[in-house]
Amino acid sequence: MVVPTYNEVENLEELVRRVRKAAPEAGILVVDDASTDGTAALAAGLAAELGDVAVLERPAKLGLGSAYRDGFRRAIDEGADICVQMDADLSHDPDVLPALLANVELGADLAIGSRYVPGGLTENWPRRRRWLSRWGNRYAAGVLGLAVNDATAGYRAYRSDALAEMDFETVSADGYGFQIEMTHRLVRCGGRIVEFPVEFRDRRAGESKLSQGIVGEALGLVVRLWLADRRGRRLRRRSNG
Ligand SMILES: Nc1nc2c(ncn2[C@@H]2O[C@H](COP(=O)(O)OP(=O)(O)O)[C@@H](O)[C@H]2O)c(=O)[nH]1
Ligand SMILES: [Mg+2]
Repeated sequence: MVVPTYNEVENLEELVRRVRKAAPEAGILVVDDASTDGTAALAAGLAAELGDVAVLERPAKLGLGSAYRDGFRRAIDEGADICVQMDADLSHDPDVLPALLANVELGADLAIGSRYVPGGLTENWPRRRRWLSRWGNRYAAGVLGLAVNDATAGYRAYRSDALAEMDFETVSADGYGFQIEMTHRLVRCGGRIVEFPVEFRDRRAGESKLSQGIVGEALGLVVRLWLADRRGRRLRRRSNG
């Protein structure tokens, strides 16, 4: 379980305890980017108390994409068969964890906790943000032909072998773009994706750490990935004769 944190002192303890209860066999890795509110110290205390909790402390706020890359690398090096990503702000319900894990155990390369399949929803997000997310997803999936309803979801379980095969460390986007680029990469590698419905709840404590700029970045990324796909198709056509 890779849990990125930036100033999540109000949320992390409840999250870690609920994750441990829902999936006692899962090791937890908190990737903290020099939070100024004592999140790392809280995580260290939980590690000492509960065991099988580790803290990766990074020197500065280096972004969500790079937090996941470092976290996955460490989890795989320590022998994890499945890497789960989950926000620290309690937006992702720990009780869904066994279902996500089961989907990967049953053969999926990626199980997405999806807000946009029947049974899924976003609760208490302002209308503007809901609209942006819903249409951003339609745009990304439509342009790239992903056949995925929630490509920006941050609640996911990956088979570690699939992560290695798709060379995840070269995925460069950040924020929502990171989720889109990872999904795109996995689909192009022939990975199998399952979407499992989740009810996303906006954080009650603390504030969002993702800027609006990250949305524009994601839109540009979709165009770049589309162009790269097109170039790839052309090259293949040329080399086939
Ligand atoms: N390590 C790390 N975690 C981050 C960074 N930015 C956001 N996070 C964490 O990523 C998760 C999602 O961020 P959040 O602000 O809730 O995004 P939102 O739900 O889209 O508004 C939370 O657990 C944040 O603490 C970062 O730069 N580094
Ligand atoms: Mg959040």
